Amino acid sequence: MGFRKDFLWGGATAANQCEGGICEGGRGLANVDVCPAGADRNAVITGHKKMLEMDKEHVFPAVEGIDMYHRFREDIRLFGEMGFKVYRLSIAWTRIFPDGDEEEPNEEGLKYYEEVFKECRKYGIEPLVTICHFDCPIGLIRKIGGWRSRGMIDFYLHLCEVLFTRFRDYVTYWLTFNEINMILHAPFMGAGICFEEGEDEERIKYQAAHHELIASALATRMAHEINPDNKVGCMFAAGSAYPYSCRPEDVWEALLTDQENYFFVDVQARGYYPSYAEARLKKKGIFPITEPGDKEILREHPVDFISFSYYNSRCIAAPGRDQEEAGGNLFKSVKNPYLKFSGWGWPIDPLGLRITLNQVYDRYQKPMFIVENGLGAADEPDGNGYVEDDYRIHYLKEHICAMKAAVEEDGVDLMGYTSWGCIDLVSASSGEMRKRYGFIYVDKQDDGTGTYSRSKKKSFDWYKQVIASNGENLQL
Ligand code: BGP
Repeated sequence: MGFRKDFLWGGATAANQCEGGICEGGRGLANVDVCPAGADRNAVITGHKKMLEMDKEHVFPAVEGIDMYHRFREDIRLFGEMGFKVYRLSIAWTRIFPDGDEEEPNEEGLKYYEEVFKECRKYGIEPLVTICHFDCPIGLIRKIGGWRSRGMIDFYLHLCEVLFTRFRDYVTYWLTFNEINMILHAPFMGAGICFEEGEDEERIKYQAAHHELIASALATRMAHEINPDNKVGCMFAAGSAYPYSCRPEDVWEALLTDQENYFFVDVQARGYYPSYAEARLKKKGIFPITEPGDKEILREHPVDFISFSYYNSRCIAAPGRDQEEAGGNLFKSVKNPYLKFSGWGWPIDPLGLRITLNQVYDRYQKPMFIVENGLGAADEPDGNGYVEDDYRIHYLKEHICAMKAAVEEDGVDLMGYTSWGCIDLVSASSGEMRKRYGFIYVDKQDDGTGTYSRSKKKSFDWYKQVIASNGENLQL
C-alpha cells in the first residue's frame, strides 16, 4: 500500500530564518528581525524584554538569514534536483505591508514572491504557503500592541486578501499561522506581544489567541471564496505528552499539557471552544472577550486539513516531582529515561511521531500534513562543504518509517511531509546558524563569517532517493 501516489514530499523554511535582505525591496521591520542571538533572546521572544528596534550591542541573525532573498533561484533549483513535490515557505508580512496598516500593498514585495512561485513551478514544485510564520510588523506592535489587540484581525485579513487574489494561479495550499500554540510560550515571537510589569500574562495570551483563531477562521472563509480550490490548514507544534509514570497525578498533568496544545486545533478543526478550555478559562476569570458573531465565525469555517511540526514527544510529571529537565521544541519537560537526545537536548522519539499521528487523527478525522520534522545538529563540512550527515539520515529514516507505519498499519490520512530547514537556516529558538537541519549546507557561521555558498550534504542524495521511490527506499 504505502504512501498515496500524490504524497507531497518536500522541505520547509520560514522567511525570517532564511531570506535576509530586511532593508531591501521596501520591506518594513518585524518582530522577528529584532530577536537577537545570545543571552537576551529568550527574554525578548517571551515578551519580557522590550526590543522594538535593533541596537549595537546585539547580533540580529534575521538581517542576513542565509541570503535567500538573493539566492532563491539557486536554492529552488536544488530543491527541484531533490525531486521536491512541495516547498513550504512563508511570506514576510512586512514585504507586503511594511508597517502593517498601509492601504496599498508594496508591489516589490509581491513581485518577489511571484518570482519565487514561478521558480517553483519551473520544477513542478507546489508551494505550501504559511501566511504568518511568527511575523508581526513593528508598526502594528507600536500602534496597537500586536495580537493583544483585536484590530490585528483586519490587518491580517487585508494581507490575506492580497495574497489569495494575487497568487490565485500559483498557490492552493495555505497555512494561516505557524505553530499557533507558540503564543503561549513565546508571545513576542509568536504574536508581537510585550508585557508590562504586573500584567496578567495568561489573560493577554488567551485574548490574543482568540484574535488569531477568529482571524484564522475568517481567512479560511476568504480563501474558499476567492478560490474554491484553496485548501487551508492550521498548524501547531505537536508532540504527545507522556506521563512520567502511571501515577495518576503524572497522567493528569500529561493530559493537561496535551489539552493546552490541542486547544487551538480543537477550535480550528471542530469550530468551537472545547468544554475543558471554556470551563478552566472561565474559572480563572480569563475567558477572552468576544464579539457577537464570533461563535458562528468559528463554527462555520473550520480548516480543511491539520498540519503540525513534530520534533519530539514530551514527558510530563506532576508538580513537586524532582526530575531532571529535558529540552525540546516550545517548552521544557522532564527527561524521559527511555530516549536519546540531540546535541541541543531535544528528545529523539520516532515512535512518538506514530503516536502523535494516531492521536491527532483519532481526535479530528481530517487529513494531516507533517510540515516540520528534522534533526538540528552541528555539522562539520570538509574542505568542499560536504557533510557526511549519517546521523541526520538515520533520524529522518526512523521518522519516515514511523510515519509509514501510521499510514499503512493504522490507517491515518497523511497528505505530505516537509522536513524542516531543508537548507540550513537560522534557528528559531537560539538564533544560531550552528544548529543545522539541511540537506544543503550553507557557509554562514555564527561569528558572521562565511560566503553563503551552498553545497550538498550526504543526505541530499538520500532524500532524493526517498522521494523518487515514494518513501519505499530508505536505505543509505
Ligand atoms: C519550530 C519553528 C521553526 C523552526 C523549528 C526548529 O518551532 O516553527 O521556525 O525553527 O521549530 O526549531 P529551532 O530552530 O529552534 O531548532
